[in-house]
Amino acid sequence: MQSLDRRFFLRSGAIGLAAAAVPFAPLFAAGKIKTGASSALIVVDVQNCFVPGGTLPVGKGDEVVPIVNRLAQSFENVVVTQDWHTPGHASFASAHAGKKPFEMTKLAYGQQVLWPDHCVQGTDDAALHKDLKLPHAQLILRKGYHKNMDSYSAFEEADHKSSTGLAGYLKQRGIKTVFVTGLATDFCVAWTAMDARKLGFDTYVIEDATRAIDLNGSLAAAWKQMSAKGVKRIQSADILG
Ligand code: VGL
Ligand code: ZN
Repeated sequence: MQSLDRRFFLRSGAIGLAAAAVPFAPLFAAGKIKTGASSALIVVDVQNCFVPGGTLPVGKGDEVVPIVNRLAQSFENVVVTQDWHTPGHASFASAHAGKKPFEMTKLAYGQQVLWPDHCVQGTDDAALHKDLKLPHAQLILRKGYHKNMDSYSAFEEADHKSSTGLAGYLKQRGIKTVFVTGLATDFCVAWTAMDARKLGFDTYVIEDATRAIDLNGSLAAAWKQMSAKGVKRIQSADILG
């Protein structure tokens, strides 16, 4: 009896304290941008290959992990992507005699940046970052698995014809708005966001939940192209408050 009373007292005390604290607690203020059943968080390529220590490291790429983890708690729909290349993939400089990483070449579908070998299927390098905490993620989508074609975008491969199926998946699940995060801002995040727009989704990039490669001004160019296509640039605080 005594312990029940005591519990009741503690509980009502806690409620009273929370209520009293509300007007002085901006930490609990609601974010400005709402997420709901028709929104999805897309977490692009947060893999070992793209963080320091990986084969194609994006500067400070690992810093997105805690931000993505926090954001994910505001989403009921979460989709994760993995860059997932064959050994000897056409986007690797090593597959082209005389070419070095970060040079350009022409492939069947157009110009291609040549990269160091990265994110090879089944390797530890291609695994998702170990500190990502996305237990409720519903789909892990792999891309870039055709040996002769790259796929920065999670929606469409580099020929702009071959679909990954992601738009169909999202539309069949009633998703209308996507929030794109991850690596790298100026390649896979930007291409994913621009294709999302093109395919009819209301599209946001959460800037502080991305990091860039920034190759010859590619980051500024990517933001310019994204904004011209109607992709909205926001910060995690716009959602988290
Ligand atoms: C990416 C270059 C090559 C990316 C993937 O995830 O942004 N960049 N492959
Ligand atoms: Zn790649």
